Amino acid sequence: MKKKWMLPALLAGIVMVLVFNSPAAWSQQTPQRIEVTAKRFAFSPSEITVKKGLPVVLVLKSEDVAHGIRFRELDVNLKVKAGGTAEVKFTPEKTGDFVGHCSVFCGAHHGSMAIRLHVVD
Ligand SMILES: [Cu+2]
Repeated sequence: MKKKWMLPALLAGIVMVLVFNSPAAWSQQTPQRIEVTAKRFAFSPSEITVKKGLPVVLVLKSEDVAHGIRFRELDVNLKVKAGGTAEVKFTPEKTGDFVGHCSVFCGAHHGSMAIRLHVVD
């Protein structure tokens, strides 16, 4: 009786391996991980590029005081405590260039702290 299920089970196993090994499936499941460091009064790197439709994990590390990154148009606002690390996951659904600003007041030149995000096809 049990032998009857061997072949279907084996075929299902092979299909699973093929599906999860294909580059398309892999890229959809693996978020782009982008690390950004914030330090009075700049982000490093100051420009990042991501792909439209692929999930992004944005990691923000502070090297001094509390900071944040807000991309108003993408509804993303990530805040980090002094010396800490924080992350947010989002999927950019439109291409274009977006400017993110520091969302936590961090001192005299807080207003000039910006990062550029390019979303490409
Ligand atoms: Cu700030």
